Amino acid sequence: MGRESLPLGNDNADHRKLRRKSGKLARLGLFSVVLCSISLVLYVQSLSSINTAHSRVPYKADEILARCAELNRKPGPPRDFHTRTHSDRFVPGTNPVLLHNATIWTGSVDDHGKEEIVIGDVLMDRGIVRWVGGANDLKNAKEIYGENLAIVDVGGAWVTPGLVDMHSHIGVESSPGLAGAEDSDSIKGLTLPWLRSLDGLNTHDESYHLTIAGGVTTSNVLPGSADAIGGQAYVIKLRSTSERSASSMLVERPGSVNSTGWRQIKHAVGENPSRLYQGTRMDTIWALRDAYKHGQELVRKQDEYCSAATKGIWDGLGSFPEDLQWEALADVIRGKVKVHTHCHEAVDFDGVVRLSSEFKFPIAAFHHAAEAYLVPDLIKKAWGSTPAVAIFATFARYKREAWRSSEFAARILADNGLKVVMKSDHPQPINARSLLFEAQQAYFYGLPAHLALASITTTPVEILGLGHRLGYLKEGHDADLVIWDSHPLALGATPKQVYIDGIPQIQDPHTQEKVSAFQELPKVPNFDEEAKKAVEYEGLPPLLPRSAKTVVFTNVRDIWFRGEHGMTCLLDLFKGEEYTNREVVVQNGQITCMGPCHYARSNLQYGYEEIDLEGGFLAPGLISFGSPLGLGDILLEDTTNNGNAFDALGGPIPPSIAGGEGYVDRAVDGLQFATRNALLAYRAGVTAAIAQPDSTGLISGVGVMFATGARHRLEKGAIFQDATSFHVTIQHEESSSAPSISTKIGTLRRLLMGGGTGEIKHYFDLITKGEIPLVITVESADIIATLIQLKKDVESIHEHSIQMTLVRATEAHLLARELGEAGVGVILSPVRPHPLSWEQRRILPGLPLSKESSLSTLLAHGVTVGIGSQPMGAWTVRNTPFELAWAALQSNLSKEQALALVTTNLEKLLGVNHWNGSHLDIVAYRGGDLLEFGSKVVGVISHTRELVDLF
Ligand SMILES: *[C@@H]1O[C@H](CO)[C@@H](O)[C@H](O)[C@H]1NC(C)=O
Ligand SMILES: *[C@@H]1O[C@H](CO)[C@@H](O)[C@H](O)[C@H]1NC(C)=O
Ligand SMILES: *[C@@H]1O[C@H](CO)[C@@H](O)[C@H](O)[C@H]1NC(C)=O
Ligand SMILES: CC(=O)N[C@H]1CO[C@H](CO)[C@@H](O)[C@@H]1O
Repeated sequence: MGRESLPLGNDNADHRKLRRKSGKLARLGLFSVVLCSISLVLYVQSLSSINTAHSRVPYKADEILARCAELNRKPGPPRDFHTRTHSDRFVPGTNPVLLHNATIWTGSVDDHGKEEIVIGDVLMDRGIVRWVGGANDLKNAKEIYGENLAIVDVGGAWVTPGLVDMHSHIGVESSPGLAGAEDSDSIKGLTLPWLRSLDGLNTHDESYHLTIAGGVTTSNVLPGSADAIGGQAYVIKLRSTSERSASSMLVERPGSVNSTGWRQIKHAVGENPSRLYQGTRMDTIWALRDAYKHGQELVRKQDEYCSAATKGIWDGLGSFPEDLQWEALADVIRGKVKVHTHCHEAVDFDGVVRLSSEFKFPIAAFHHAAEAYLVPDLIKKAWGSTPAVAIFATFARYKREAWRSSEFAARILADNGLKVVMKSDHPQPINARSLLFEAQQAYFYGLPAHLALASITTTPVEILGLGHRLGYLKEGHDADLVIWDSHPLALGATPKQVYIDGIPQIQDPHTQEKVSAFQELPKVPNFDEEAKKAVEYEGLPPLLPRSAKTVVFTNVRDIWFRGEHGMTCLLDLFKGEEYTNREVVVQNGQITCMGPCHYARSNLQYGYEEIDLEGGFLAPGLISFGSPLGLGDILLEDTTNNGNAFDALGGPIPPSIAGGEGYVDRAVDGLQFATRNALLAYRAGVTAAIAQPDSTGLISGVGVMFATGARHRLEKGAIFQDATSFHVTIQHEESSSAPSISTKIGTLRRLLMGGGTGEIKHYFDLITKGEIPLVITVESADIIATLIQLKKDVESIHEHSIQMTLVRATEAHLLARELGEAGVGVILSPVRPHPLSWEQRRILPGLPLSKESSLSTLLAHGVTVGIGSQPMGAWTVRNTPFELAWAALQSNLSKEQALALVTTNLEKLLGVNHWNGSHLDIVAYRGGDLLEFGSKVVGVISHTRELVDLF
């Protein structure tokens, strides 16, 4: 039945339109139309064997019936998908590629759940994988695939499927972030199922190529979580396309012959929607129920319509029920949409599970899901099928609903039979280039290795409904893969090359050869007890250590001490001894014996505790700087934080009672001890931190160095140094009423030239005398250049050199030579850069995109460099050892050089008195080696507190 069979006698909207248009023509053609209609009715009758003698069949009845049939079709790949000879994304002209001698983690598991690892070749052609298996006869391959076949000998390197990020805002929250490209959160209502992330996808996001450089090939681009229903999500591949359009990045163009029909949608409950709409959790769930009622209503209308239509009862049916606003929710109820729900707390899971039961739709995954590991059985009660859980590894405690997050969540969820996905939430808090690191940490804290790799490959693709083409390395799948420079779960694993649709993505990659130890699955410590306690204590296991006065550490492989310039390893002490004989006796916080200590032991009168380090080591405690650690608990809860310092320029003006514009804030007065972030940092070997007052303007104030393991300020050794350096910030601000960069520089110049009053004048006198460092938080190379000039000007007037340290300093590498010559130090925080803002846009990305990193460039020019933590991330401080290991590997640093970056260099750059530094704690690690995954902190020897803390 075609267009020519014009309908008659019903109220079909199309028909009315057509009639108006064609007018006379239609009337003239009446006779033939009637004839056609009669034959059509007869035809339908014969099909349905139902007596519909009175029914008038509408125009396009066939299309309507097809739509009805489509309504309840289960989404999935076309039946012939697995016999496809090329990908619909194939770019003509792409040469076939044979990767020879690879160690391939394919993503498949055998019947016993054992992961498949194939040593051999991968052949990619026409955008798909044609062969994964034993080594090929290369000559034969050339004969079949022709001279264009590129043969890449990867020398046994690990190869995995391209990584898949199931929770990303790439393209809709672009980098560098600018007001003109904020497209992830509409504020036009609480439930907006009709919005589509595709409509805001910026094709110029700097993140695409940076993310690919981390091995990620596919991202699920979700709207933000400001709304209860933020809109529909789209799955894209990150490579650029010749069409340069947003649509051409889609893995599946909707409605294309190859589409599965799966759709994705974003929901959010809890704090975020409450915040934006000044509502409550109750309002959000009601908004969702109200929205789903519309969806349900549409389903009912469509079903009633189709039930009649398929029976041939057309009379009075009208047009097919449509509703552009609510159709997506109708499809959710029909089970055709993957629902991704941002959800943190037990109460929120409960609400969404009830919603799913009330409206009978499945949830694909709970995202962020801070408390999921505490309520696995609740999650299993969701309607239809058990949702997967997409989480962060260690991002936690930044808001109330994430307070009970646990680093053991991934393994606990897996133990409970739930599917675990690790994801980024790109660009913040994790930039997607570090997606693999999330999986590595999950593995470190106990998620089995194959599940850790699955959490960023096979598990997300199954949840997205794309497992038939992505996420695995097998014949017929899309040719998206990564060649790694080490085992992918080894710290610092970096792509050597990434293929998307068979196309190599990194031009002239810079690679590093890593020793064979890095090619093995790294050993990780045992955290069984800690994981058990996380659940037992509802996510808040006690973190305070127990203390001992006398401890004997046995099986000590190395001891590292702080030297004048960095670290010295006193291996000599142990020369000739098996490490099983190497012991260290500690009494009242002092090491009293090293080596075989039989005699010392026998003299220990009051007994002692013996701790087996299993070949582990003792090393100086690390120092943290750059995060709000010490000045607050929950970042987004103002009542848990010290707050912002007065700042006469840009911030609130200090009243005269506080000292007027000469007021200076001292971080020591706002310290909070024994916060969970501090104690977790302590347990990771970060035993001291330097905090600076928070400020919204130019002047922050005076820093403080404190012990992360101390219980309160009055405890002995809690404060290492109550006044360190003086801190200011010169950054571009979003608000147009904020003082300009030139105003800030001008003010700083005036203060350095002797202006100012009160305490500010006092501290600037100390700075100009070179007695304390001026520490400047800054990003842009232009501002850095001005600061270097300012330093010279001030020094020539005062005839004195001043100490200047730059913090964050993403663009500092552009002025490495000048910084080195001017004697200005730099604290990179974080050390792995991402261009979140315009003034950070000129990053030096490091391997595989550039040979050098900011770190290596600055070091090469003689700049004193420290590594700091993320500005917003007290939660990241515990990861300092990992960040350090990563940086050391990428820049090929010795252990001594590496340790200095988070100990002695930081002290020097932040005005810590040498004597104070040398009295820092010593950390005892069980097993493993420094700068590796394998070790676990089991104790801290505190010189100042005269004890050993044991964990
Ligand atoms: C594969 O690479 C490894 C490591 O370089 C090498 O030892 C081995 O001989 C290679 N095998 C083949 C078949 O080329
Ligand atoms: C740190 O150094 C300052 C200045 O020399 C000194 O007064 C203070 O006692 C030291 N603190 C500790 C804990 O050693
Ligand atoms: C790394 O440094 C060591 C010496 O510290 C040197 O022998 C080695 O060649 C360096 N490796 C690379 C890849 O630069
Ligand atoms: C299964 C499959 O790949 N089907 C089709 C996908 O689209 C291309 C053209 O765009 C067809 O050639 C395939 O047969």
